[in-house]
Amino acid sequence: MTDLEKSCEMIVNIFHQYSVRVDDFDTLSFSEFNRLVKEQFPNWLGKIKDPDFSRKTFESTDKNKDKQISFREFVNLLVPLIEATHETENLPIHPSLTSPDEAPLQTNQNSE
Ligand SMILES: [Ca+2]
Repeated sequence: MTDLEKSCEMIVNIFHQYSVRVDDFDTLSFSEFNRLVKEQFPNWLGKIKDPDFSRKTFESTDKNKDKQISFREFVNLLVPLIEATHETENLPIHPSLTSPDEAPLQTNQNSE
């Protein structure tokens, strides 16, 4: 598996780690969502002062207002977070791609 494939699978696995706990195994209730946010985003959450952040984010993410976050709704929440990560990293081109002779691409032969 490539890193990107693994990353996609990991997102699904982390969602399921929390979604299976209460009621519908494939959606996040508020308590499941709140736990996911606190356990999975501790560094980003540390910068947010609003004590009602989880509740507000849950409500804005729950687009169909069924009090559950589906996987699709969860992915829609991740998109701006990934974009913000991209802005923060702010590397137009990865350094290894600018000088391929000095930094050959890894072949990833160790996995599978
Ligand atoms: Ca929903």
